[in-house]
Amino acid sequence: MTEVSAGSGRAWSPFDEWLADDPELVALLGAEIDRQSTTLQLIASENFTSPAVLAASGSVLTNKYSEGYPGRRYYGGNQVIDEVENLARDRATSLFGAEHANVQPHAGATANLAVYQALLEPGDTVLAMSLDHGGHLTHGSPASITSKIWRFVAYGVSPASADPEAPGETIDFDEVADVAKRERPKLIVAGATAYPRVIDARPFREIADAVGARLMFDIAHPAGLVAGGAHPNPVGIADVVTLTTHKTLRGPRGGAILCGQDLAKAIDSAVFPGLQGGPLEHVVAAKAVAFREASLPSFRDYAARVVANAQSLARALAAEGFRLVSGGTDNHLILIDLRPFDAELTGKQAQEVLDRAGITLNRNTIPDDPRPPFVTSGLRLGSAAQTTTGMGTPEMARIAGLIGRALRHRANEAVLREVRSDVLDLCGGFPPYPQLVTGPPVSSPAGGG
Ligand code: DSN
Repeated sequence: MTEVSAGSGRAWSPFDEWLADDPELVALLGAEIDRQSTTLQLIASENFTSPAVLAASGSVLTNKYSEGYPGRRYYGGNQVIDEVENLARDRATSLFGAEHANVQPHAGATANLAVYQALLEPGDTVLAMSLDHGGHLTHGSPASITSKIWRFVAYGVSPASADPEAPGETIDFDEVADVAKRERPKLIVAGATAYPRVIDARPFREIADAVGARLMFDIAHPAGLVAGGAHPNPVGIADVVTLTTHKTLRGPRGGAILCGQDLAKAIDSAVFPGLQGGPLEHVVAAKAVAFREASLPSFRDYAARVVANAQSLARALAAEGFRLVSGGTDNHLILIDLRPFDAELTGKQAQEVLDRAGITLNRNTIPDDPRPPFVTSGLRLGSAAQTTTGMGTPEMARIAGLIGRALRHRANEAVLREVRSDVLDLCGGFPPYPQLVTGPPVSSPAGGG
């Protein structure tokens, strides 16, 4: 257990002193910034926002109720809020080249639900990627409300192949077309939550047109890569694009929807009043900050470095003996099949061992995983967060070595302590919030962060 006291000298934000009479919470916030600063953040859906995003998220805009949309609110006093939301909408449309943006969804899941609600009747058929091949829960998982309201049919990836030139495990567009022709979906969903390759919207568009379906592209994961020009932009090809603002886009936790003017009213009505009440305008303001940051030249450089780092990490992991699903990556994300490395090692065990060594990532199903989702045979890693801290390809090689060492010697506490100590040393050179962390690291090695 990490020990952090209110008097440790750590600040959680420029407003730290405003929390001074709540030492319990101050200690917890200090502990979390300490965890984020002293362990490696390799969860593919996480990032470190800028202090400007933190400031907007913690602003007085949290006080305001503003059901409705700019110029059409149900409560008074929304003159400033209207300008904030318009700023966020304008920045989103400009960033992605879209005609319309809805910036109110509280999350990516809500954004997806809103699109289904806008475009479908209950019982309609939707074709999306299966969860165990990389799709998201809201792409029709049996565990999600989406599959209870609409009828989901699935496509997946091609089988793995031993040919290094054609390793397989990429989206099987023949299957997408076959299932679409057979099932006649009203909506096709492109996009994934655990897929390490670029997804081209054009073949999806052709298949959707051939069967008279709408196309939704969920860019929750690569939104920042799209904004930064490192991933093709599906806006204008897909009818609707959904995204999250907190993954590669590096903004606050939340979602957004992009579409043409033809669907603007239906999408807006589906978000509010269809699914949500009052929007979180402090988060909308933070989204506006993030959209601006993502439009700067430095963000293009960031997006390119995210991909270069993921590829460097992938190569180094392969050299450690890990099998990479699809043979590598061309985005921010890597999926490891642990079985060739160690047939006995599950994703769950690997995640827990690495957590103890200060390396944070998540277990993940791999295509056709024989183990259940809570156990899995895979790990998912991402490069977005540590790239934000300034880590580059030499650090990626070091990280792969630490992961291999920890997992190879997972029963040896002394080795795990050494790995934890190396992680601490590595993180010490790349603090995510140097302007906030004012005290010395307080984690103890092997403390698990
Ligand atoms: N939980 C997110 C992820 O980790 O990809 C998706 O919603």
